[in-house]
Amino acid sequence: MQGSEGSHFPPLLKFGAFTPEDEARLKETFTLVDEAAIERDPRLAQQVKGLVTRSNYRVTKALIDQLPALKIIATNGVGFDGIPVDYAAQKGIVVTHTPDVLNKAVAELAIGLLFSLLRRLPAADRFVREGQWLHLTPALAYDLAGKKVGIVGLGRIGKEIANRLEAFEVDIAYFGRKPQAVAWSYFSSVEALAASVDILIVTCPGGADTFHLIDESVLGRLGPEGFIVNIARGSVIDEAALCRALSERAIRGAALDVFEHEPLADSPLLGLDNVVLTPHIGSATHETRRRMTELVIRNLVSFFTTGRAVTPVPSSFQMN
Ligand code: 8YV
Repeated sequence: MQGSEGSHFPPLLKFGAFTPEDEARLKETFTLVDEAAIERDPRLAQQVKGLVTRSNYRVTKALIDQLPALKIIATNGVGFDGIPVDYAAQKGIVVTHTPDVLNKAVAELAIGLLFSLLRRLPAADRFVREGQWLHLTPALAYDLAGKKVGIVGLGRIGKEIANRLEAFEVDIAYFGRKPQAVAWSYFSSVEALAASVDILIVTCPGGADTFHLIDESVLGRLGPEGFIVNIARGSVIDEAALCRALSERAIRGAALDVFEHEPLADSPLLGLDNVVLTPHIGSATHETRRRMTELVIRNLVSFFTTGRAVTPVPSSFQMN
């Protein structure tokens, strides 16, 4: 089988939905098949050597076992918590991701969500559109300048956010496994960080090591004047505890781009007035997604032509 340009790469299983632009870019180089095609012609499963997916989807061990010729799993995203990386490694399957090319876009969204939350921008827009301004005065909101901001996980994206925050006259601190050579204050405990800041910004990777890292206790430490922004993974926050804290005003507000279950549906979050909600759009810009998909293609082409990937996921992954 070959791609539209006559490329002689094996067919790729496209696992999950991609934007039309991303899918078209992949099809310039590869022949894509989906699970329905494999159901129609089970022989395809024996031919698939590569799987391309996005960080929003969970690649299961069972799916991997259905593809005996699989050699590479390429995810269009930096997060790989949805892939059983150790199981793949045991079967000699390389896993690649797209680090760095999306750092700025995700950091920009975090800053945008922070201002949307502090200054109640979505509510202000509705206030005008719904004609409330004719009868009411807009509610007061909150400054960013002078606040203390804590970054949960000072990795590449966390550093991009902290560098941007420097311009807004805030005190910056961070939590991680180890202190780093940066000017910001280090906390070895996320509870201690939460107790000392006004705003938490969650940037750490998802996965077993960070599951419910932000729980009821941490939210209690953040306190009734505290805000939390999550642009990392929904699994990092105990969402039921967050809903309780928001409903009971145990924290002041939250801005969330990621959720324990996506797409978000039938959640108490949808009825709260002290949250800002976005649909996992951290990297969702034309420029950034183009770079990500190009890196996915570079990984696949490099692997199929040289046996080596460009950006394999780190073998022993450590949260910064
Ligand atoms: C989404 C992300 O994966 O990079 C990540 O880990 O969470 C986002 O970029 C997006 O759906 C990428 O296609």
